[in-house]
Amino acid sequence: MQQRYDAIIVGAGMAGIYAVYHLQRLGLSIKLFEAGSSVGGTWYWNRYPGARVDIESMEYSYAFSDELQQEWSWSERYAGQAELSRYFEFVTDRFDLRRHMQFNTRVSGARFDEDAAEWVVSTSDGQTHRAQYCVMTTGLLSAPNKPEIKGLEQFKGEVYHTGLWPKEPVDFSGKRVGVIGTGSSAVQAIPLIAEQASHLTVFQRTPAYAVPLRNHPMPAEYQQKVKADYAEWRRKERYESFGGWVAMHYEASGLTTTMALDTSPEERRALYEDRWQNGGLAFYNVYPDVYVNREANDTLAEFIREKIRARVNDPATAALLTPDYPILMKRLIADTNYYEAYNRDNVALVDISKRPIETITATGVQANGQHYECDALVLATGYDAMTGALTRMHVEGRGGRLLTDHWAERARTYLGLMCAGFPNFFVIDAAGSPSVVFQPIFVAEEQINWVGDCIQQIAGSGRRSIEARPEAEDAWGDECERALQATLFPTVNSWYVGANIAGKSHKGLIYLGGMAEYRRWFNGEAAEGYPGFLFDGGLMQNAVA
Ligand code: N01
Repeated sequence: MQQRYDAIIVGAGMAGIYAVYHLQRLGLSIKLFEAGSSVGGTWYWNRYPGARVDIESMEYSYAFSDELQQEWSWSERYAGQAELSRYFEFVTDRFDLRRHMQFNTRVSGARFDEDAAEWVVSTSDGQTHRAQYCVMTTGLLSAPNKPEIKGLEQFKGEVYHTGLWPKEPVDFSGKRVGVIGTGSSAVQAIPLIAEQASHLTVFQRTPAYAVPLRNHPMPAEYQQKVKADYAEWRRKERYESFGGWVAMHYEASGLTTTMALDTSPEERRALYEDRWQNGGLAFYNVYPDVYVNREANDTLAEFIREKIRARVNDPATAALLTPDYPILMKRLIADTNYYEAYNRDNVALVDISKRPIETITATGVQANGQHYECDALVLATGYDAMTGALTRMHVEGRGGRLLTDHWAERARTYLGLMCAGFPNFFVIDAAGSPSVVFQPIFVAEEQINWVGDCIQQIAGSGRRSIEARPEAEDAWGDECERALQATLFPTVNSWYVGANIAGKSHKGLIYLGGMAEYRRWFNGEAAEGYPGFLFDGGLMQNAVA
């Protein structure tokens, strides 16, 4: 029998867990569907060797409950995948949320039934379910990008994607392993695979900028100090973070407001060296002009390039590993012994920047006219980020409008929250939001609180639905584009700008205006009665034209 709920939530990652918590407290009947066998989302699927968060554990966690903050203790400065999974399990059980969740069930599609003003959601178990609202907590980096490399299907060995790693331990002992890709996932996995494998060949298309993570066991006194003043700590992270961009509270030397180009080389170097010693992503909190001015960016990029050269023994390998494009425009990587892995005798780097891999054969990889024998391949080739999880479903709005068509030319959203012609369909941590340049757990909490308020408004006013106005979507698209073009981001190929997926537009993918400005927009909408939205269809013809 078809079940009906007030809200269906899709995906039990960190956003989905909070959505269940929040919406059931508002008295809504809810159901969450999750393809995996438990909670955690990205942290459930990414079990590859070395998977670890690069935002400090005390920050990369929920802020919605002080009891939770006090009860949970982190064992490391940066939590590993297993501990993060335990944390999400703990939160789910602590608040008794599992009873609203159905696992091993992938949502394949959602269709808006205009007469009933309800969504009809199809799941992989062949069932359909109805709900007034859909809350899509499907993740930013959750649709793995499997590269279209000729011959991949004929490879006789094991093939793994970092984002779909098996639950059972993978043992590379005595094996010749090939890793394709050198992004964050590869950089974490390579040093550990190198320790196990008899030989490791890394196929690199673009070198990455990586800086030391400097992970260590969590000092008890530090954890206690933060817990004693967690609310204030969270407030600072949320509201006093670097330009409202990167939520990273950096106590050691505070935030800088001066420009790199107004600072002496000695002073700059001292700041960069301080960040280097601190470890992790503190480099996001340097001078504001590194994001917008190539010369300023080069001061930091050159500092990191020097460090890379110093970490790699062979100058030719070091040269291949040293990027020449602006830093921070691809996600900065925080590594543990990444460059040192290339100093091992059993690791080789193959540059495929000029000529892509020719083919994969039954026994290895053919590149640059040479054959590299492999027993196992690791595809560390990333994600169809921000849109892929949704466009891989069949989502049909008013008038049969498909989300894939709506997003064909650019990711059209208003505030990264809703789309025109897709009523009561909320997207969380998705395209058009600042999530990827802020702290996604914070953004999810704030967006879901907004969604909860919005649902209550609708229920209280006797209306049935809300959706973005087409003109508000256009304005938000322009706003995203304006903020993007003011930076160096469009000058570098990355998933931030959709460059890793053939034919994908950069437009509407990320909002770089800062979290403060983002809050001003969405709080303004709620305060002013949602002027950028239509209730009950309103000017629907415009929305699907
Ligand atoms: O993916 P990526 P990722 N042939 O897209 C290469 C987060 N994350 O999974 O750069 C050959 O960064 C591609 O080459 P190029 C984090 O936000 C966080 O590593 O496109 N190579 C690139 O080297 C991160 O940014 C953590 O030229 C191909 C690599 O594959 C995001 O997730 C850990 C290819 C993909 O790198 C994604 O990271 C892990 C092809 N056909 C991930 N196609 C932490 O918290 C792609 N590549 C620490």
